[in-house]
Amino acid sequence: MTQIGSNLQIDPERLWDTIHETAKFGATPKGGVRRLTLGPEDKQVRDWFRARCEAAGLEVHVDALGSMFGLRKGRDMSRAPIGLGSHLDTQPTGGKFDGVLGTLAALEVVRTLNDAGIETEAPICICNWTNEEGSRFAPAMMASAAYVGDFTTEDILSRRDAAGVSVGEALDSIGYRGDRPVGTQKFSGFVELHIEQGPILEAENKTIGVVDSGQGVLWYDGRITGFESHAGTTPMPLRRDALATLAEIVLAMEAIANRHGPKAVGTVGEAVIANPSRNVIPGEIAFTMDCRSAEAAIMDALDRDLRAAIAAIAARRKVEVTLDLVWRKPPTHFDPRLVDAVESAAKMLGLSHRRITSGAGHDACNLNTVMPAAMVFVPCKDGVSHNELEDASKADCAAGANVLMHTVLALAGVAS
Ligand code: HGY
Ligand code: MN
Ligand code: MN
Repeated sequence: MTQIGSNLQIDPERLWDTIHETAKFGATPKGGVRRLTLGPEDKQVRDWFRARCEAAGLEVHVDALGSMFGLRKGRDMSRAPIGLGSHLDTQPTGGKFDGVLGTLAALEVVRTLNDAGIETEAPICICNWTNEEGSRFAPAMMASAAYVGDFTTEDILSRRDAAGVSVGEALDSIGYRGDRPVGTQKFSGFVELHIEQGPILEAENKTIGVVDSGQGVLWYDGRITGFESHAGTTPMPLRRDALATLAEIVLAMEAIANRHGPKAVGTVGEAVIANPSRNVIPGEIAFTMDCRSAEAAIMDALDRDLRAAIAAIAARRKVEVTLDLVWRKPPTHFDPRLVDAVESAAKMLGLSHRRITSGAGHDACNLNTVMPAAMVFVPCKDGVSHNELEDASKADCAAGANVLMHTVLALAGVAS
């Protein structure tokens, strides 16, 4: 087998250009990207991605949930491919790099291997996973969760957004309900490049994060039922105010996360008042909650303490509160062999690096439950993500893509 040294490098300008070219699909005035999954902007970037994959000689196929796979043949097609990629959908106030870097770096790896005339032993397969963000349709990392069997394809196709549109209808509206059953594309391993979305690498002046673990996630749907009544005539002690109840719940969640910190976080990111009116006391509120920890025991404690606090608040305020756990993703421990391969690639390339836990969820976290997986992080400016200000440097993006490429080459082997 041929050895490839650090002189094989991706083309930083070409990668950077693809990141900024795709940022126009859903570009926002503040310089971010709003490209909700399975919407018109997602179709634009998917069409763009498919065309570039085909131009790079990849065999492209789409599965029943719209995930896209571009297969590059290897010398030994009896071996399952090494997967690499991420996602192209964004948050409503998303940035140019979350998911995009990992997906376009995978394309750049293919382009670089093509330019260098390198054939790998095992095939490689680049991926764009549908709805990693989970903003329009829950859960997050939806398609990779179905791929690993956490949800059936039928269940996911029936999920609806706030406007009542189902995943199936949205897939059909952009022409990306593929003909291949979910799970058809097999892999012998998966490596994902992503921005850290946190402050550690930048603070420590490290170029590469060798991701060995990831936080577990708890997603809740909550509903508060109080009593609508006149804002002017209802005495304070007689009110059953759903919004005041939610305010207490948010502060209780914050206190519970701090109490279990630093390895615990909690967020209420959505709240909708039914029939809001300035002079009506809110009677009905739907809200969502996202709690996380790298330790399963802390996740259980968060759940227990949240439910106890909410029950006490509801009783005192004489309102009803329901809290449904709609998604529980246990903490991730990535495959040691692949994590070591990432670390070896960073060392071989002479890049500063450190082991790190991912605070965010990623498709690789799901895939790791059925195959060996690992991740490569690069810094993002001020650790900011899920914000239109999200930014990263060309040099760091290129460094991450080079670590991704050399990790994949080490795993797939080089035939010539
Ligand atoms: O929520 C997450 O961690 C990911 O960004 N979807
Ligand atoms: Mn992401
Ligand atoms: Mn994200």
